[in-house]
Amino acid sequence: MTITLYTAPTGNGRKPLIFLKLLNIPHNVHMFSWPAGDQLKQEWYLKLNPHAIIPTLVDGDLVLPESNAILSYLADTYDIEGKFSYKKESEPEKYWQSQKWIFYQATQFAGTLFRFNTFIGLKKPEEDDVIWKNILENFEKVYRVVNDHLKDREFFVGDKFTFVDLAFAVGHFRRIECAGKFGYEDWFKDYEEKYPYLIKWYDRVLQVPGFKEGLELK
Ligand SMILES: N[C@@H](CCC(=O)N[C@@H](CS)C(=O)NCC(=O)O)C(=O)O
Repeated sequence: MTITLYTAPTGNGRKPLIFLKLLNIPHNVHMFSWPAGDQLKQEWYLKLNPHAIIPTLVDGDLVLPESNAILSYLADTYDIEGKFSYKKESEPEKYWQSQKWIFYQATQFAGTLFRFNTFIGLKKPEEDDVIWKNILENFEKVYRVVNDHLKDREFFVGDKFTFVDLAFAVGHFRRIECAGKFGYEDWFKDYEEKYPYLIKWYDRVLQVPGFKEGLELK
């Protein structure tokens, strides 16, 4: 069966792209240029992803949008030895902790990043303090939760790097990339002091063979 990933060099787009590489699974990549404009609204793509967003994985008859669903699917199906994941049958607690964090990554972490990117494209921050205050407070909340969690741990779940670490680390990288692109690094300048455990964990993730190179894929 042929696996094809429809994606782009964004946070959500890079997550499955990097995981396919780390798992060493043969696959094709359909890379949309970014920003995608109307490319995602073409009829053939809407059949795969009616919401007109990337990424989407096609594996034989299975059509799977949603980056974190794709990570879970790839882990369950192709990470047979559990190199980057835990198996429900043998380690149910770690499996469900992974599920909890992967949902949290999509809803709270990536969700806040999505609002940041959307509003920054629409309005200058000064023009709507309420929205900006809320976005920045949400970033603080998410970073605090993650930092506290990582205080006594090397990785999110158990003692190894998993697809959960991958998802958060890609999100963190994207946050830095977008703040830089729009010229708002200043808003986050005290994050290194405020969230030291998260910063140390991120350095650890960058050492995982293939991860750093994966961030450069275009
Ligand atoms: N929850 C979805 C979100 C996907 C998403 O927001 N994709 C963005 C790029 S990161 C997109 O395709 N946006 C369409 C556009 O901006 O035209 C996932 O995790 O896959």
